[in-house]
Amino acid sequence: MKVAVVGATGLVGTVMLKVLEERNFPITELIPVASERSIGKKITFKNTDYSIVGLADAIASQPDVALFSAGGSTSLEWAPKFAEAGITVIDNSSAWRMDPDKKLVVPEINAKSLTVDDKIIANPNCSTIQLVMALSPLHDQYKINRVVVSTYQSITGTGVKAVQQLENEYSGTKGEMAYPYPIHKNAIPHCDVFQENGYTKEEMKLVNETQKILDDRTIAVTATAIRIPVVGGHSESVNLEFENEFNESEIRKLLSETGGVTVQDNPDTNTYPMPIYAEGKNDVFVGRIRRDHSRENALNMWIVSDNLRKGAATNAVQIAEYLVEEKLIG
Ligand code: A2P
Ligand code: 11C
Repeated sequence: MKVAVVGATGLVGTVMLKVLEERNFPITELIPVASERSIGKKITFKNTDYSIVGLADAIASQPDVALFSAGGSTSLEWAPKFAEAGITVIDNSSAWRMDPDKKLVVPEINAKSLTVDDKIIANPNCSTIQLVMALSPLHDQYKINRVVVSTYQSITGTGVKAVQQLENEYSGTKGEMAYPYPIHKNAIPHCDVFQENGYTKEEMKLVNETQKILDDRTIAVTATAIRIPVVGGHSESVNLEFENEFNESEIRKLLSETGGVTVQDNPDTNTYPMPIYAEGKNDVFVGRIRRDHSRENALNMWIVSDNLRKGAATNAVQIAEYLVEEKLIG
């Protein structure tokens, strides 16, 4: 496969390259793409140096697949141009996710819907991916009526600028701010931009993308998204209400049998998921599983995952792997 990585110098792009290498994706040629200011710079992949090229040159090289993570406006403008040239795009931005003609894919849940005609495939938002990975098996078994999710999100979700802001704050250096407030020693109830309805765009992604991926618009979802000074992954406190009765050990069993999910849940040994331990791993970690005694058929749990891995790069590479396995590209 000839593979283009658009945004190869960014936080997600860098992890995409790492994941492609780790999983030994069958690459015959890599085409790293970034903005004008990076053209000509070198990146190393599998001990070989590659020069970064621009978007038009990448199309001319005719890759089989292009993994995009260079922001929504780049995707809006360029993904259709790649698709017109016959190149399958797996897009990590929010640009195409809610387009009714585009599939929003978490491979463990809905890759089977993909066909050779899907030329722009949307990779969901990081906080949504880890949520639906745990929700999907429970929805199949007990039918979820309502989800209340509060997130504690890593600054790496914002990009390089945010990591720099936190480092500047640690060292007392003045510099460009990624957030409207300090993030060191703080919690900012504001991820992505505010919408007219008073929610942030990140909160509405959790609502809309969850319904689309689980293919059920009747699930009621409400979200509060918080940025915290953490780098390893996003954490989520999740409250679920089911249509049907459940028991907790059955839930633990179901989740531990779900591919890509690891249950870490034992109060006796202080075992529960945390972002510093999720960092660099591809799984979604679930713990603090317990009945919510304030409501009928209700449950609380805590979900943690590396937002740059399963939340972005790993999920995108898994989609590409599925396309290869099913001969939908190449
Ligand atoms: P560059 O390094 O040349 O700016 P992050 O989200 O971590 O900040 O990374 C964004 C990524 O998207 C970077 O690789 C960046 O490249 C790339 N990028 C930003 N704007 C464009 C653009 N207009 N065309 C191509 N790549 C872009
Ligand atoms: C965050 N979820 O942590 C975002 C990052 O829609 O792909 C990714 C934004 C997106 O802020």
